[in-house]
Amino acid sequence: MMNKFRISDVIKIVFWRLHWLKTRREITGSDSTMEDPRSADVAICAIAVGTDHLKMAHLMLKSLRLIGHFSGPVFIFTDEPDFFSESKNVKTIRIPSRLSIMGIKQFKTWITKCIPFKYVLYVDVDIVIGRDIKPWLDTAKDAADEHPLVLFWDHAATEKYYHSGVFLINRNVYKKISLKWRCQIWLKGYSRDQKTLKRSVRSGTDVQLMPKEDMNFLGQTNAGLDSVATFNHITGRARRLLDLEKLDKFLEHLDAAHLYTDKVLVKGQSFRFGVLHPQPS
Ligand SMILES: [Mn+2]
Repeated sequence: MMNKFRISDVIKIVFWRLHWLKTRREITGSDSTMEDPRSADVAICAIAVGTDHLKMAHLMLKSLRLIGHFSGPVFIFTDEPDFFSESKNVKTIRIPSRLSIMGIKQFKTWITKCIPFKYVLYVDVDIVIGRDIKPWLDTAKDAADEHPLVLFWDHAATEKYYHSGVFLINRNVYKKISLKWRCQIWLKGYSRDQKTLKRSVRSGTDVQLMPKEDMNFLGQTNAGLDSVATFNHITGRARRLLDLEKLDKFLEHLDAAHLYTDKVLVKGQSFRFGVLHPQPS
């Protein structure tokens, strides 16, 4: 798969958008949307394309429900909506298949067009929710009323980037930056969305950085394996580099032991939390 946004992506997305405007029926899932009683104006958004990411999306969802205690709607941009047909209160937004990586990531800039909620929390599927999400949401919502993007600094990156894997937006305020971000993705040929985001932020007031304690970056070192944050970023790199036994121990730290031992059933195959390979069941 290519990283950079391509001409064929443009054509696919223009058709996707025209079709969207015409039918308004690309959202599937349960008919009624159940709001979270504690955060009624919040929806969660994720993107899941490709088998690994589809499986990880299920694991992220499970942590969001069981540990994050968020029962509200989750909207998933995916080319395989069937993968979520049995997930409760999950809506899928069908996107074209075989896009470049940046073609897929640009859907972060379409959030307000597709998700009818005042606040949307975007979460990458390699994030595991480790605490009740409500206190963080409350603080972030206040910040999002003033700033187009509420997010974290990427403490794992060697260069200075905003971490574009978790952000909360207020739809009325986000518009200011989402179009700029999309233009950067479409026109500038960058291969990472952190770069495009960095170039979309024009002033310090465009973003509000959240305290780093709430985001645990696992990846280069085993640091972070002894504590659990609201958001825990477990990248493919982390799964390759970290001691898997330690990573398993870390997942055990999460205050819901059943989440760790339970299996997730996806299309007839079962997966254990944190492990992407099928387990003999
Ligand atoms: Mn990530």
